[in-house]
Amino acid sequence: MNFERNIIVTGGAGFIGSHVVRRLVRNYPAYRIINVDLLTYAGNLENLKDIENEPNYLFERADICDHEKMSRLISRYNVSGIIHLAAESHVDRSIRDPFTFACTNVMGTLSLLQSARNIWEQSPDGYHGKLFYHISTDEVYGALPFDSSLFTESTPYSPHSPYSASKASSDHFVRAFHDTYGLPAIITNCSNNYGPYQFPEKLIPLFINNIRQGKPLPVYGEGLNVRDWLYVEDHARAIDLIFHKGTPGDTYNIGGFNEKRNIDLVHSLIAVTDRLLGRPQGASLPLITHVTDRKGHDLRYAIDASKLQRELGWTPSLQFEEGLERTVRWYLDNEEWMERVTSGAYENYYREMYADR
Ligand code: NAD
Ligand code: TDX
Repeated sequence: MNFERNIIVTGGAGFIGSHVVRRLVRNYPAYRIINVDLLTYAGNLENLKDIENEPNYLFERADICDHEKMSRLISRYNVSGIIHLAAESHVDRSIRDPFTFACTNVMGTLSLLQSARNIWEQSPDGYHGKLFYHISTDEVYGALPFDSSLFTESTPYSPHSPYSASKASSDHFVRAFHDTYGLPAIITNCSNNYGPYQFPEKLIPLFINNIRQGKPLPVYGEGLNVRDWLYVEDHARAIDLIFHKGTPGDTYNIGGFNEKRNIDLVHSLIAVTDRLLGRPQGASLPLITHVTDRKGHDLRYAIDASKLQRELGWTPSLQFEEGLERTVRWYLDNEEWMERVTSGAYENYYREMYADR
């Protein structure tokens, strides 16, 4: 079958990547979507069960740090677009093991950039019709005080955690490849995502699962840190739009215009989860346990996404209350998914299946 375009999505078995893959596979039957993922602890092909047999979907197990393999894949499939999400993504893990974050996020991105550049430069039409789209985070901008200031696209980078330092470094390499070699590249910096298929080491799925099981809810410090939350399908929609309509060389901020203090978010999670489980209002409040704060815990992130709104007409479609209800319901309805993720069953199944790749 001949496809109009072949597009690699890296990290497509992860949380956000799986929503991006699903959206592109369903909305663009004329494209072939090639999900390139190493299947680390965070990669789970069960996230894509509903589309895995579609004729325009392909999975390739590969490490983005494997430069030869990345080059082979881009060549073999005549790839014209790369949407790069593969990364180590959890701040707490980066505090324990910064090296893995430098390897995957910095060297992996550099290896992929180099492969794309080499192959596209040598292709008959050069960079024409090609795009390297790098998915990044608002954490590269550092922390904001408790006032009305927001991160804009021109806020200077000031990362604090090993995770955000590695993402900032990868952003700089992407920009350098654009400025030095003319590689057509776009970077987007997004705020905290939430929704189905998020690995339960992150606040929202971890807490929903703990509320369900009556386990403690470990709130770091006083819980006063502020995050801006965006429903993951709204992020996937923004990525689709920017991939097709964004200007190469540009950066776009993506956010939910939806700031919450952690402690307030935890109260909302308890209210919704208790209600959906048929428990008395506030039954799970005693589970809140204040624990030692995260090292270097950034006080506040808040995104000004008005450029994206102004230039490409994107706004978040879901109100937070509705998104949260949908999310809690999904985790409660998908207890088996949660069970397989927390027990590690999903890893054994797919690791064996793709052991020879
Ligand atoms: P995730 O941890 O859920 O998924 C990461 C995926 O990358 C996994 O499938 C994993 O197997 C894969 N991967 C890791 N190392 C790899 C390697 N060496 N080669 C190939 N694949 C590899 O992450 P996520 O939360 O979905 O985040 C995706 C991207 O979006 C990341 O780049 C992250 O920095 C960025 N981001 C995330 C958020 C958020 O709130 N989760 C917000 C803004 C930006
Ligand atoms: O047990 C917890 N207790 C707690 O108080 C956890 C896991 C988190 N927290 C706090 C820390 C943060 O202030 O909740 C907030 C959210 O934490 P995470 O879910 O770990 O997300 P965060 O550190 O903000 O980073 C996320 O959003 C930006 C993603 O993991 C990143 O990949 C993304 O770039």
